[in-house]
Amino acid sequence: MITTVHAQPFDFSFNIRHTALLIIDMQRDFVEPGGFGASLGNDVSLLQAIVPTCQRVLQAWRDMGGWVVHTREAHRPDLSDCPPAKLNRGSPMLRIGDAGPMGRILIRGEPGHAIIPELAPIEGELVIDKPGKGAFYATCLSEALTVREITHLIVMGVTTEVCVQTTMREANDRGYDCLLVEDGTESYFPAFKQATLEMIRAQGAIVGWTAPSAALLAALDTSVSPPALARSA
Ligand code: TIU
Repeated sequence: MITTVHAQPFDFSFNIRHTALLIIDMQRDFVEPGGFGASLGNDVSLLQAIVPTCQRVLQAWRDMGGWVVHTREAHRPDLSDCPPAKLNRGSPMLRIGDAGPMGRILIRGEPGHAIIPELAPIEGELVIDKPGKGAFYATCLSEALTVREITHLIVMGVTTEVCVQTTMREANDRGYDCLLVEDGTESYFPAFKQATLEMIRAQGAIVGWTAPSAALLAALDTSVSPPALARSA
């Protein structure tokens, strides 16, 4: 069954059995006060605005029996996977590994590392821990997608121009067709989000496609998935 979303720069078609919903870094460290995002001087409330949209898309995708991959950016407690260039960059209020209100900043297993409860993974969904901005760098994501015969990715999460865009560019170079949900992604800098959406879909989808969640949800609504068929039989 092929689902077609009215997207930019042109329609995006996919088979849900060969497509993953990829949710990037919807962690407390980026979305809540006192985490890594806030330590860099950002207003995290901007990111909280997309949570209901992400929830709606995630629920619809689960209802269709679609597979979900979540990512989390963080480092090992001994910082052995955190290059000094990342650790020492800039003048943040707290550095990676420092103790903050949600535990050590950007460290695996700390409270800030957790995916926000509204989007918490459920059984059968893959969670990828990544030390970098791109989800393919130093992770098993590529192998996991190959095993599941995934060819298409529908992407949401934060932040648009950092981990989302980096991951989409990595995926694009690996041959995946990627659709970014416009209102399912956000940046601390609205102008950067807008620029990223435009550069992704420019030049005939040079990196991928973008569409509002309403277009994706409408397309899913008109699809008939195996679970839906089973229910009506
Ligand atoms: N700082 C910023 O905008 N983003 C990150 O550091 N990581 C992610 O985008 N997940």
